Amino acid sequence: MNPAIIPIGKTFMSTGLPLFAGTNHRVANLEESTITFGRKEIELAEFEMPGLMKTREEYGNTKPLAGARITGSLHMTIQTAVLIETLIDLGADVRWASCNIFSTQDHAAAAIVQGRADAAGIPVYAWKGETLEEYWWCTLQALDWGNDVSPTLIVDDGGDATLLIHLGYEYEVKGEKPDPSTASNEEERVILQIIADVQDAKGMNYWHQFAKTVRGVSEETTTGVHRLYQRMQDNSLLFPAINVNDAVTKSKFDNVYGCRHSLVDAVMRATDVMLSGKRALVCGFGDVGKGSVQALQGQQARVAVTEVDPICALQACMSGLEVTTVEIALEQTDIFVTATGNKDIITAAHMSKMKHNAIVCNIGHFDNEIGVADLEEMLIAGDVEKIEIKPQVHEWRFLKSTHGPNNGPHSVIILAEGRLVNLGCATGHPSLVMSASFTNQTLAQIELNENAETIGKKVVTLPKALDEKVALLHLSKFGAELTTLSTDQASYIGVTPQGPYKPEHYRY
Ligand code: NAD
Ligand code: RBV
Repeated sequence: MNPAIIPIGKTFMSTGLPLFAGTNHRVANLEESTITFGRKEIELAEFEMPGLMKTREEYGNTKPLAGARITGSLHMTIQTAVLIETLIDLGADVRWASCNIFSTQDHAAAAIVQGRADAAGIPVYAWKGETLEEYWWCTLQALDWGNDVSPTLIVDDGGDATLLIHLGYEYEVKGEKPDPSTASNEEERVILQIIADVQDAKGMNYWHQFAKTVRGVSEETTTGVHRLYQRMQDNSLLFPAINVNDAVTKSKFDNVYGCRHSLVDAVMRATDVMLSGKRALVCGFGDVGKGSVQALQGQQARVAVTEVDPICALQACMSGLEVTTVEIALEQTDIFVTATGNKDIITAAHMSKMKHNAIVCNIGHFDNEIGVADLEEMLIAGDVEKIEIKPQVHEWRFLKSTHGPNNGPHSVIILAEGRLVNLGCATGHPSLVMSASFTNQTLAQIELNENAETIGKKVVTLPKALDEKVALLHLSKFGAELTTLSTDQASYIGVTPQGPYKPEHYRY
């Protein structure tokens, strides 16, 4: 069972939970059947995650993460459970929260809290269907190690843990208390409130401690990496950062092939609508867009894309796709997928003109690609009705429109409230591709633990030799046989027989 967290003093917003819960955990449930199910799925996943399992074999004895305190803010899934237990086996102490309110797999969280026969569990703060207030509370609990102890390393996905540390620090530097009433959206209001409450409870040196203790962050996804480079450019980065996303064995695998698996998995689980023959529009033809398009094409949907970048647009043309705009495609499209990492891609005004029961979903990181916040305002004004089909599947009825059935209102079906559809409506990427991503994460954590001082307050990627190593660790799973270069051949193409096999500028 969850420990009874008895509120002492001030609780955080409407959560009813004390601002600092100490070293306990908070998950949906710790029933034996949930833990057992989680453990069985973790064991299945381990077989599909050779990179992580071989990393355990290679470093299990030397324990390069001994003494490290790792805070993770990354989807609490079965695949992440295998990452967490790898970090533990390499010697680290670990605390975890999810990086999305809908992405936790409750059986994974339960199994990780319980631990293994030979290894104790860890504090996890995550459950499927958190409110925004609970979400930021969970992030704070994962960051706070109790007794004014902070983490030494961060695993981040989307940059929320990094954001909280940096914002908290900046308010301390200014000697200012944030005013939540100045926030431009609900999430910002919650973030400002949690920083204000932490100041009240801990004074003006709490986040400064993090700046001293944290040796570095390894960032999982494109959007989080953008935030890190912005911080590096404006000299506000507090610690070294490793850009895991731009390892070739991450973005060219997870973002493409992972989404190729998990996008249609999510749309099918959510709606059971047949995709064949439907017109789909994928906004953004970067890595995630490319995987998403392949997934929809695999179902024989008729796919078009939108792009702003002429290179990606030309790639789409060469892949036989129509390149159009949201406005042009609006009235013919059955399924809209945003994959840009940008904001305001599909607005409420767009949705007011869509076909009846058009499906609208987002596979980019945040919830502002689709104008759900605007729909919420229209809801208050009485212009739309929100009908829950099931959790994470909602029909939004446009009450004033007349192009629905019988010249009445039309609806759109929004998945996962505009948040990551593959993690909200399905279980995210499958284990094998996450093994590559998370082997990079593990190597990045070792690198930060050992060499943070050499990196400095910069964003770097792992060396190509490690990227190739991650790929190599997964090849035997496929029975692949590599050709060996002769010394003569190697010198002819200007590499060594052991690699790296490509120059830095090669784009794959
Ligand atoms: P990317 O930069 O490779 O691709 C994004 C593309 O969107 C770019 O080609 C860009 O030109 C295009 N774009 C930007 N603004 C646009 C607009 N207004 N209209 C049309 N196109 C526009 O990034 P990526 O790696 O494909 O990641 C995209 C998003 O998905 C990020 O937020 C990333 O964090 C997230 N992501 C999600 C998952 C997942 O599991 N759901 C996996 C990996 C990445
Ligand atoms: N992602 N994790 C999973 N099954 O745990 N699935 C997808 C999982 C990650 C992926 O690496 C992507 O970059 C990130 O989620 C976006 O938040």
